[in-house]
Amino acid sequence: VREEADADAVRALAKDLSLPDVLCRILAVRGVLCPADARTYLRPTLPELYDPAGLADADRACIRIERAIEEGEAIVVHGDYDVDGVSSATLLTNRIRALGGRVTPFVPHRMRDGYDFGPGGLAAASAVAAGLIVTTDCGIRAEEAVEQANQAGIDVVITDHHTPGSQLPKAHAIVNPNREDCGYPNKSLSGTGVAFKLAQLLTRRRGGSDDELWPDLDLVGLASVADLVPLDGENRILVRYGLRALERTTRPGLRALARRTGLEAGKPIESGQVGFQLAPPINAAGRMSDAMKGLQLLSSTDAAEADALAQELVALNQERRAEDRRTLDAALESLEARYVSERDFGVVVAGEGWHPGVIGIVASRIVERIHKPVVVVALESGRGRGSARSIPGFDLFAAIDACGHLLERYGGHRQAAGMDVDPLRLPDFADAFNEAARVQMNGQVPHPEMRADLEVCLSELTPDVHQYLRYFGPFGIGNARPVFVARSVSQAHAAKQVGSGHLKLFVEQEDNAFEAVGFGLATRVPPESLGAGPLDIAFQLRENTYRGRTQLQLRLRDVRPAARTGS
Ligand SMILES: [Mn+2]
Repeated sequence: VREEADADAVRALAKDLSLPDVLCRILAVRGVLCPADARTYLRPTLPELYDPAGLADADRACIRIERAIEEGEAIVVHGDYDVDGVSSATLLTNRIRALGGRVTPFVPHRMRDGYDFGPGGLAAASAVAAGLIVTTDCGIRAEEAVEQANQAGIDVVITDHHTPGSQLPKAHAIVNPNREDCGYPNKSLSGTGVAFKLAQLLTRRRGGSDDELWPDLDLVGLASVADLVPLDGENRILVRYGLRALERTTRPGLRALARRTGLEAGKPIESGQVGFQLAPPINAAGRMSDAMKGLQLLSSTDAAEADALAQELVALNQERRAEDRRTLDAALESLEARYVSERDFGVVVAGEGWHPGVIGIVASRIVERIHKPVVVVALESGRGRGSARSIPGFDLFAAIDACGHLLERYGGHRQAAGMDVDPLRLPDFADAFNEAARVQMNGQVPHPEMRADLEVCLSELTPDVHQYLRYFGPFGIGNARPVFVARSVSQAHAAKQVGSGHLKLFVEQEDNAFEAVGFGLATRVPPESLGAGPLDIAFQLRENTYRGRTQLQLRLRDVRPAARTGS
């Protein structure tokens, strides 16, 4: 549990904002200490977004695009095969077309072309005799492809958000907040965020108003949530308004997808629904088939076509899920025989016939279970393709880099990485990776941590607390939904297991009773292990509608028999 909130700050906030005390305490423990900051946090506005002209090379990029528009030169907008990649490509394609440009959008095929601007993109540019390629969400490390484009007389403008290498490609312009010489304050824009900023500057330079651009925030919101950028600072504003733009979107593809993934029309969309419902079918196109289908969905102007595409992507996502479950089962089975928690600090698991499109997801699922960094390798005709996921506090890329001599190709960052590995070197790689992880962890087996914002008494959790919590969102990485802890609550009925491994409790404190549900929690905490005595619980506050009645519900994160003293 975070440190106790500063009492003076809480009093000042409560007096000025007339918000329930619990919420003022959350603000204070999250570092929002004065009423003015609290008002900006609770009601951020679009004019607070940073000036796009602050991005290095943004003017130069605009000037080149404007020249292409004026001269009728063919332009290829080159995205990537995930949600951020297709959203950014759609956004910039539409914007440049609206300004009169001749644009062909392109996203690489995951299996055929692989990640990044490369031969596939160059071929697409030659096919339409393009004089200009504008990348979105990729390109910052595509030195070779840029060189080849230059030789072919094609200029390249890169827009990207990934970390640059030691040398920048020799592109005509490079717009990336993570360029060392870029003074733009928000370094964690999504790729679509960067594309939006460039579109904004282009539109302003052509005499247009920002108002034309706000509807495009639907794509920025979608992509920022899907790409897991931190939802604080400017990103939080973009996503707050992005979710509203999504609710009102006129894009037939997004409307069809929302309908087909069970989002209720006219209801506020939450970031969680974007991450778990809207984004996966678009990603499934790239994983299981061709990401161009995702791009077509987002760009479609025809309701019937859009609905057919949405249906296809939802089906691909079901296929992806089945593949993902099958691979997870196989990987867990292979691990079960040999995994030793005290010995294995970094785990490599490989199998024939695993779909390379799902190994990243499977690696995440295994990390959830064993809380160790995990590499999953799909073997196919003498090749190994791996995807790795990390745990908090562990630098995955550093560990992979330490095994670099055993790998053919690799890249990534602290949380995720990918690699090509020769199947014959797999045993050596597995040993080296485990050793690198052990050294980085100083031989200490890591334990998962859960952080709570606040300790509360259940009587403090009134319905208006939940109402006002909406203003703390959108929630996600960098702005977590508040987690509360309540100690020594009594059980009104015995705990029980419901559905597939969910834990259900009825808890009481000072005459306030709540239903509490822990999804999947019963596998870790069997109901009989809790006894009948008082409990300590960690939970989030949610609303649950059942048979037309809406009630507050506690979503359990963890529970244990009450500790007698302190924590
Ligand atoms: Mn991205």
